[in-house]
Amino acid sequence: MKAERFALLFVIVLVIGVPLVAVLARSTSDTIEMHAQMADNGGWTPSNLTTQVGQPLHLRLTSDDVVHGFAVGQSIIPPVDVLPGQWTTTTLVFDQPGKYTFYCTRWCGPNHWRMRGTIEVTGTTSETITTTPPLYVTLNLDLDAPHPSEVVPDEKPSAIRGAALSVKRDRAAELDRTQSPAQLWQALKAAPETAALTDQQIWDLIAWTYRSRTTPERLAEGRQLYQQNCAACHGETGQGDGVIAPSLMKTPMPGMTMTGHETVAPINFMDAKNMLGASDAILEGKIIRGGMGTGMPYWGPIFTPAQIQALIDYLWTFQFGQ
Ligand code: HEC
Ligand SMILES: [Cu+2]
Repeated sequence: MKAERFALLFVIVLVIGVPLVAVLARSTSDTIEMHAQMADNGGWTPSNLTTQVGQPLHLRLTSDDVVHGFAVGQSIIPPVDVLPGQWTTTTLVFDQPGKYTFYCTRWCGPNHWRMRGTIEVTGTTSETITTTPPLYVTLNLDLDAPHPSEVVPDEKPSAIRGAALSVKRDRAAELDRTQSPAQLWQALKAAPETAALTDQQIWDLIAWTYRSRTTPERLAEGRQLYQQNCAACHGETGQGDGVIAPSLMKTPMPGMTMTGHETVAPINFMDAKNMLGASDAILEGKIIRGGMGTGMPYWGPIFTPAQIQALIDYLWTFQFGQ
C-alpha cells in the first residue's frame, strides 16, 4: 500500500515535473540578462544582441545605478522601466531583419542619450520593404553650413492673422520641403497674387501655411517627443537653454584643445534669423544624422519618419505659434 502510493507520486512528479523542469531550464537559458548603467559607467551590458526573425528574444533587465528605461527604436514595442535592485522581463519578436537600436527612455544624466545598443536581426521575410533615402541625402545638403535667413519679420508671424487674410491660397498643400520660409517669403513677395500684401502680412500667410499643413494631433505628438528627448538641451521654450545646455558649452581650460562638442550651444529655435533660413529637409537631416562633433545626438535609428515629421512640425511652432 505504502509502496504503491510512492510509485504514484513518483509518476505524477515525473509526468508533470519533467516537462516543467525542461520548460524552465529552456526559458532561462534563452533569456539574456542585461545590466543598465549610466553611459559614463558603461551603458548597457551586453550592448550588442543578435536574434532571428520571428524568434522571441527574452530579456531580463536590471539597473546597477539609477532608474533607466528600455525601448527599441522605430518599433511599437512599449518601453519598460529598468529599476535598481529589480528584474524586469520583456520579450521582443521582430518580423523584419535589420539592425535595430535600443535606447534608454529615462533621463539618467547628461549622457543619457548615449545609452544605446544594437540588435542585429537576421533572417528573411516574404515582405519586401523599400526605403526612400531622406531628402538631405538625395539633395546632398551640407547640414553643417550656417543657413541664415536674408529676411526676418519685424514682428512674430501669426497664423491667426494669416488665416484672416483674404488672399489665402491653397499654399499648405504645396509647401516645398526643400524651401525655407525665407525663400517662400521672397517667392510670395514677387508673386502677383500676393504683391498687395505688406511684408508682415506675407509672414502671417506663411505662418498660416505651416500651421495648416499639420494637425493638432501631430503637434501634440511632436510636443511630447520634444519634451521627452530634446528639451533638456534645446529648452522647454526652444531657446537653447535646457538644463544640460551649460554642460555642452564648457569652456576649455587654457592649453586644452577645443573640440566642437564642448563649445557648440544647442540651436535656439526662437531665433528667426536661423530658423527662417532652414527647410524641412535641413531640420530632418539634422535630426536623423545629428551633429558632426557637436552635442546634437542622431535620432535616425530611434524615431519613425512620421515621428520625425511630427517633431519638425512642432519645431516650426517656435516661429509660427501653436
Ligand atoms: C544633448 C543635447 C541635445 C539634444 C538632446 C538635442 N539636441 Fe538638437 N542640437 C544640439 C546642439 C548642440 C545643436 C547645434 C549644433 C549642431 O547643429 O550640430 C543642435 C542642433 C539641432 C538642429 C539644427 C538646427 C539648425 O538650424 O541647423 C535641430 C533641427 C535639432 N537640434 C533638433 C533636435 C531635436 C528634434 C531633438 C530631440 C529629438 C534634439 N535636437 C535634441 C544639442 C541637442
Ligand atoms: Cu538611462
